[in-house]
Amino acid sequence: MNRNEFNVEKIAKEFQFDGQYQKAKRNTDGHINDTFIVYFTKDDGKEQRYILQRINHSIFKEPEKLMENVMGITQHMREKIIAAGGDPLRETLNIVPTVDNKALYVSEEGNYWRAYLYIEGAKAYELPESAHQFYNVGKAFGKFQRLLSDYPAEKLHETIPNFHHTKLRFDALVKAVEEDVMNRAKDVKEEIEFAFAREHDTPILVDLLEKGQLPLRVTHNDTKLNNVMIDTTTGEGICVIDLDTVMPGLSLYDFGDSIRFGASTAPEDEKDLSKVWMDLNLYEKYTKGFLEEAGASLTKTELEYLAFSAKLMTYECGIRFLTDYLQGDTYFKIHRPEHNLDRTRTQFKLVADMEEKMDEMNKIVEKYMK
Ligand code: GN1
Ligand code: MG
Repeated sequence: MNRNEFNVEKIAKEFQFDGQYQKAKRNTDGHINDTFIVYFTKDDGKEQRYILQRINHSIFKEPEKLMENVMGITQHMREKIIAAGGDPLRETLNIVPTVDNKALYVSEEGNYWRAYLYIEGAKAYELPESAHQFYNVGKAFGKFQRLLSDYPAEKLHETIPNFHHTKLRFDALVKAVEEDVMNRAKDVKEEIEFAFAREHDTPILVDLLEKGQLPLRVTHNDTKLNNVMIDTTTGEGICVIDLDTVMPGLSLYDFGDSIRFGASTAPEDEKDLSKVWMDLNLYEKYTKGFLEEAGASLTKTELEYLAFSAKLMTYECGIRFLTDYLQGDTYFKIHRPEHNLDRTRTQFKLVADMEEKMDEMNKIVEKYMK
């Protein structure tokens, strides 16, 4: 078995799953963890599905602490969902414990596994199916932030320190260019130049945070469209998933990262850059949804930097892909040789497009400000 193959059936035996194991299917959407959908048949003959995931512990170095975070925040949200008359089995993640009643199973090879109930009747998307759907995604992330607005931030472990510290991400790129371990820098001069030309943007949000001009909140930090389950009947964003990076952060990180991924007209790894730009209509719908749910609690400074945050988060993600490309693709999973380079290029194309549209993006925020 190579490092990407696992005996899923054997691992599944370690969890309190109901019924008879049938099969497992790998889900390849995420770039970090290994995710499987496992199928069981219950005694009454009905199918029951679960999510079984290997946490990438070279990236999340303390999986136990990570699961403490997930337990704390899902419990907090569960209480609020119940109080509001919602369905806690669908509107938040539900951990399935191991046979020893733990949140994690550590295998003989030293891998960390956890399981969740599968959310039935819902689907995650790589591109929005419609602007209205993206509006619903904005509402879902806005609501997520609202539900966690009174969660004690000091209870959260920082699962990846300095995750959205754009300036440090920039420094990491500079180091990767200097070291050039794969001898690839010569082939990506244009991309490096594009990144270096925007160094002045990198300290803006972190400086405002340090000066106390932006509030620290409990944020998701990885608000990709495919991290929201969309109800297949109502079309609503029913549940926010992938809670591994929930940490104290800026609301701007969540808004910006959503636009980066979901307001793009093409997938993150599109090779044909003529297909890639930032769709202002999608941007507007998301802004409307997000502000409807979370807007009332945002400060004037947060609102002022909302549009900029979309550009900054896209730039940051681009420099992370470029850094990984230069370092030999050790962080993000790749499915073809230049995958990280293709991803870098879409992000930078989006950044350039947002720079041109910044005035309109700011006007849209003003339109939906309360
Ligand atoms: C990773 O695991 P996934 O695909 O949800 C990454 C995000 C990036 C994203 C880019 C822990 O998210 O920060 O924005 O890829 N997660 C981590 O698509 O680094
Ligand atoms: Mg994910």
